[in-house]
Amino acid sequence: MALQDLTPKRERAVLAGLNAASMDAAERSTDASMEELAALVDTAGADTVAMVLQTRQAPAPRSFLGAGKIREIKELVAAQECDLVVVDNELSPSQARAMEEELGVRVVDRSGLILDIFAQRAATKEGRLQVELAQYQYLLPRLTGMWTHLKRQAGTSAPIGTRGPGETQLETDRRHIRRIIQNLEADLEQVRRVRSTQRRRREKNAMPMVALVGYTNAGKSTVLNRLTRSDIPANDRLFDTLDTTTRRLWLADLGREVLLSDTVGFIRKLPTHLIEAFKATLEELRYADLLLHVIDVSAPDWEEQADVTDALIRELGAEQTPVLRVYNKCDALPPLTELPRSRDGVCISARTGEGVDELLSRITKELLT
Ligand SMILES: Nc1nc2c(ncn2[C@@H]2O[C@H](COP(=O)(O)OP(=O)(O)OP(=O)(O)O)[C@@H](O)[C@H]2O)c(=O)[nH]1
Ligand SMILES: [Mg+2]
Repeated sequence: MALQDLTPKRERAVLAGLNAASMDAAERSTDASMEELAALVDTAGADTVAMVLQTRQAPAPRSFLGAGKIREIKELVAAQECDLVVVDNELSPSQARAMEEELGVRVVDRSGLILDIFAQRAATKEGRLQVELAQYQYLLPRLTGMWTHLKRQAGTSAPIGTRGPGETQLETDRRHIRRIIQNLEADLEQVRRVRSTQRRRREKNAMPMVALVGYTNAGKSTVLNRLTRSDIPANDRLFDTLDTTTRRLWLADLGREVLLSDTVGFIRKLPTHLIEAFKATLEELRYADLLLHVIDVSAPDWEEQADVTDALIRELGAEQTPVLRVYNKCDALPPLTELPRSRDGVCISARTGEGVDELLSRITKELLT
């Protein structure tokens, strides 16, 4: 008898993106954001079998992508036996529904995918609360859609069972979800209170706080491990860290210990609900004495990644906190590549330890001013 294959079958996905001139630059899909989407799909546990990037003047009114592209994707889905289509942009509930109807498979947008990964990876109570809150907020406007979806499938008039009582059911569902959201918000408020108590205690002890921030996979956890000789997980996948870890760091030149904390990584087009939900954790950034903005200079699009991080720092209200740029992974640069202007930062390799002494003295200098 053959041994049963115990590894769960990975889902197969076609990736689609739209680059429309009418969209905000940050909303447009590019080769870089599609590559990143493939990495996200991999992290979520699916295989990418094809990628389709469409350029148009504006999104198609109903199905977001143009009719020709939809047909092309449908053929790919059939030929490659795919389970789902992942769209690199944010879809409105009705666009997602229209695409599902036309393609005949599940359609997940970038926000939905990121929420899914966060739900898989959140480990602490706080992390789980935050992700759950974001998921319900994402779901709420999409509930309506599920019902009209069913109605349309059955013809022009509402099918038996979805009239009258159906709407009542929908209202009940909505109310139910609103209540869940309220409870989650109350629980998070509680977490926030505990945090501010901790912060006051720390302020009394006057222990300086240094926080690592940066794009996902930039090397934040590796930098923390290198500086504090810790052993927290650091892996080559997106959103490896979701929960804040804080370690003590002894700065000899400063003659004292400081707190160094690692946080969730940033990514372009981070779902708004997720930013909202994580504000409790990320609030720490506002109270930090110094931010270490870790940048992976071996990534071809590192400047764009750094811009995304800078924008999120502003959005989180932490633009007043001093920032030191840490240009990481210098060891992975091809020889003769010009290093980033290091006036505003330090070039290091968290992997080999190169530049770490200079980083420590720059941190000390920043904390003294
Ligand atoms: N070549 C090289 N690789 C590095 C360096 N620093 C980190 N890495 C690798 O980059 C990958 C990501 O590192 P992490 O420390 O997990 O990155 P992170 O910023 O914490 O990522 P998230 O928690 O997912 O946001 C890992 O495979 C590390 O081994 C470096 O200086 N050089
Ligand atoms: Mg990490």
